[in-house]
Amino acid sequence: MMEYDVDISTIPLHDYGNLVEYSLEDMGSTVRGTIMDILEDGKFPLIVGGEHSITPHVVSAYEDVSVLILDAHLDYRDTYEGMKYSHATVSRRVSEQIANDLLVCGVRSISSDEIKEGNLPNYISAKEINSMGEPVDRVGENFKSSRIYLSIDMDVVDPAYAPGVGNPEPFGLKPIVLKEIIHKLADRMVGFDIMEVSPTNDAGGITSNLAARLIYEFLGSRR
Ligand SMILES: [Mn+2]
Repeated sequence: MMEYDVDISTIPLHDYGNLVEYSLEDMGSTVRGTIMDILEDGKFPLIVGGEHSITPHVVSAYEDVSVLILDAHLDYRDTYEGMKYSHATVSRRVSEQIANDLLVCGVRSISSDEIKEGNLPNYISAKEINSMGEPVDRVGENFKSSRIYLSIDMDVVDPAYAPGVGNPEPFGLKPIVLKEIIHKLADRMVGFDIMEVSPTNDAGGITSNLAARLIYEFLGSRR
């Protein structure tokens, strides 16, 4: 990573392999237990997926953490298709775990049900954050905790750069915006996931490639 003067190959990494091969019921306790073990060992968990509904289970392993979610969708429904844990209820479940100390960035789709229910979490729209400058500076400034968990739903990125997702949503973020946010927050981060990358929907692997590079940007930015 020439920009950061870091040789990625010198950073010790362990690939835990696939963790989620269980029923939805077992998934929660398996994910939570594994993340708690990793944290107890003083290591940094980096989760790649996969269904975004995994994220609240990861967050449940932390004490004292603020959560930043980058997502095209607000995902603040209480249930979706009868399910409490779904890709459409992620921010709602997360906010319950952390007393609503949550910011969602890159949003360009909110359902009328969510608006009707009210009490929406703090969010910054895709239009605002794409302008860079002040909206990007604001990210992470108003959290209660100095420790940040970052969750990226890959659909936050414009489908021109990341078509390989389950729910593509045009007029999204340019990759450079994610790079800026990751670089700015890397030292405060205590956990990181990149979710909803769907290789079967991808075009020439560009989504996977971008997701991998975002992980590199984090590894390179951390001091
Ligand atoms: Mn989404």
